[in-house]
Amino acid sequence: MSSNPTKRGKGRRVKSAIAVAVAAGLAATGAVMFSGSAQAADTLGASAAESGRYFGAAIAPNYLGEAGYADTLNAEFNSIVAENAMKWDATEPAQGQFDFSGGDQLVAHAQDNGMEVRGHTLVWHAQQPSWAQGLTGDALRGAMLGHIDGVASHYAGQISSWDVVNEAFAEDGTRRQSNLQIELGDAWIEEAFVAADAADPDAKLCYNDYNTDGINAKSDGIYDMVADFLARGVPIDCVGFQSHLSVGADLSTYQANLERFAELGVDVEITELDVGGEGSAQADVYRTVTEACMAIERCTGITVWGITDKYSWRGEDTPLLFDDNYGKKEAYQAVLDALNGV
Ligand code: 9MR
Repeated sequence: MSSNPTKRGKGRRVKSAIAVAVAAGLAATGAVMFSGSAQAADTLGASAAESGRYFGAAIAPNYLGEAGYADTLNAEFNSIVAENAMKWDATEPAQGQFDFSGGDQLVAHAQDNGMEVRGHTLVWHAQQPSWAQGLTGDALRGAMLGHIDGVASHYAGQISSWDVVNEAFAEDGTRRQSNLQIELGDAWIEEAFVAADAADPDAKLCYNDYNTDGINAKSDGIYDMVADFLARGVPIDCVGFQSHLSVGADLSTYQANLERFAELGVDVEITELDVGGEGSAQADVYRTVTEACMAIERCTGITVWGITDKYSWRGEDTPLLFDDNYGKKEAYQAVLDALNGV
């Protein structure tokens, strides 16, 4: 299938493009859209929505029963992604036998509360089920394609964008030497995208990675792959920039990096944002990232990798927007202000 947006009919993309155009049109008429007026919304999701964007969080279904967790999620976010529940080990514990219980719970919660759902992740070298880890050659290829078909078909029409392939590049911009790369060769990534496109033609299809927070060897390698895919009509719609950061991160080329991908012809998304640190130093990094996304029309949204420091994968770094008691941190206000253009 071609990557022509009209042909592929990516509904979500059209919708958000329209919202951005409307917002831009209002701004052009002189309305002070995003600056401290009655227009400025007071939650992350509502503020992002004013420019047609989403603001999401990575969620674990087992915490949804905790009032503070669910209340904060429902009040502040308009998009969710499964932190682990849609990964290969969780969804296909035995080959061809799928378990969608955790993912289905998240999708139901999102739909009940008017949120979008990002899909994470169809193929990754980590968190593969043990049965897949020892496969070689065509058996591994068949397992990968069967997995993509099983999961993406199950959720077809309900996912705004899928991280089809996660973390397939090494720091030097060459391919990571994973079992997939070694067994299947360079073509495995495009095979995965083609399979995802067939299984869910409505979802935008993303490549997702970390340490791509500027123009560097790794983001260069990904850039070249995306350019090649677009030139050859391999379906790809977006690139996810995980953005696991810390205070003092060098973000001097962060926005320029997003921009070059947008100009190439894909949407860009901040997919796993968290920032180790505290206070105003932490808030500054969050502000810089949010402002970079807001400055780029094709930056369609931001996802933070969790709600509260208490459940973060790097909790000792206190990297999120809400503290252990769901109190808003300084970084929260910085993000809200940036979304509102204050
Ligand atoms: O936050 C996730 C953590 O709970 C899991 O134990 C871990 C397993 O590898 O994956 C974490 O999420 C990762 C994400 O799926 C991909 N990018 C890096 C994230 C942090 O490690």
